[in-house]
Amino acid sequence: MEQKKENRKNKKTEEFSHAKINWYPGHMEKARREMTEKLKAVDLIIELRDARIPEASKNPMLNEMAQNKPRLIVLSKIDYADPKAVREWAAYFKEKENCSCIAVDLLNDNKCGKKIIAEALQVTKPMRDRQIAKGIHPRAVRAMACGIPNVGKSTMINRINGKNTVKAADKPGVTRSLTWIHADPDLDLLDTPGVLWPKFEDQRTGSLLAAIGSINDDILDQKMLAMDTIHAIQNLYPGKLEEIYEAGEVNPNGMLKAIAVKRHFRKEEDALDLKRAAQAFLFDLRHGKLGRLTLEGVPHEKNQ
Ligand SMILES: Nc1nc2c(ncn2[C@@H]2O[C@H](COP(=O)(O)OP(=O)(O)OP(=O)(O)O)[C@@H](O)[C@H]2O)c(=O)[nH]1
Ligand SMILES: [Mg+2]
Repeated sequence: MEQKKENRKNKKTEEFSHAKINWYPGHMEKARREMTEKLKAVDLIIELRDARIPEASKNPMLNEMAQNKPRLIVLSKIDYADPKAVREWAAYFKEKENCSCIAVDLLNDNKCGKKIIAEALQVTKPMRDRQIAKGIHPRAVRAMACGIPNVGKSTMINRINGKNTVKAADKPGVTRSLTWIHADPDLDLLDTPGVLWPKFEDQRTGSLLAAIGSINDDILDQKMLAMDTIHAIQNLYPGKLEEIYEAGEVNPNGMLKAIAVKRHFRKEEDALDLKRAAQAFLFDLRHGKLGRLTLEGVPHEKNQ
């Protein structure tokens, strides 16, 4: 009986460890439909991506939805990202996706609103020039702010508007409806809910999105996620975590143990609390406490 129970428990853990992370609740599908409808009234798409995962935070459904609308990529949270990698990604998107791209710190840079407005006007200049040629005074550009959950869409709108008009908070899924904001005399902005897509192309994409906090933590095995992410950081930034957490040369599980020892996370009977260590590690990563990191590099062959 006990053995059977144990087997079932192991099977569950095993199934979970190979399960794909996916988060596509009904409100996202609803938002996707509403965004597609609203696109007719939109001159420009401002797509926010997280500067720590510039490729994994790209919504593959957007190309299909956006058709030929002008597009501006805003790489957010550069205060948490590796400056060299951000420069490389911005150049890559300009070249490969033929898109304007601007990298910003929406939280601390109070000039970034003006920079985004200037870029939005630049991207839509042909449209505005056509209006002027017809003798029409160009109206405010209508832009849809879209992107994955928790990337900073609402924060960007508040920055441009100069006040806290829409709700922004440090968890995914805060915005639930589409709202137009007359954010600047030259720019109307549509705030939209963060949207993911029904199936991630690979497990890595899901892990990266979860690592930066764009997926509801309630559906995640945080210990597994932390170990995946530790592994990725150990490859990209050798020695960095070892130094921060005062660990020797250890594997991801050993790193969690080192964190638990350093922070005195213990359960009953003095065993190390690795779940709490995983949560602490993810918190540190998500709040820039591990320094400025970008978790994926520009594809090498395309970077020549
Ligand atoms: N450090 C830093 N934090 C940022 C930046 N941009 C946004 N944030 C923070 O990220 C969190 C999420 O911001 P939101 O504006 O609510 O993100 P959102 O994309 O609207 O999220 P949803 O509505 O849930 O899809 C908030 O705690 C913001 O303060 C940035 O450039 N740097
Ligand atoms: Mg929002």
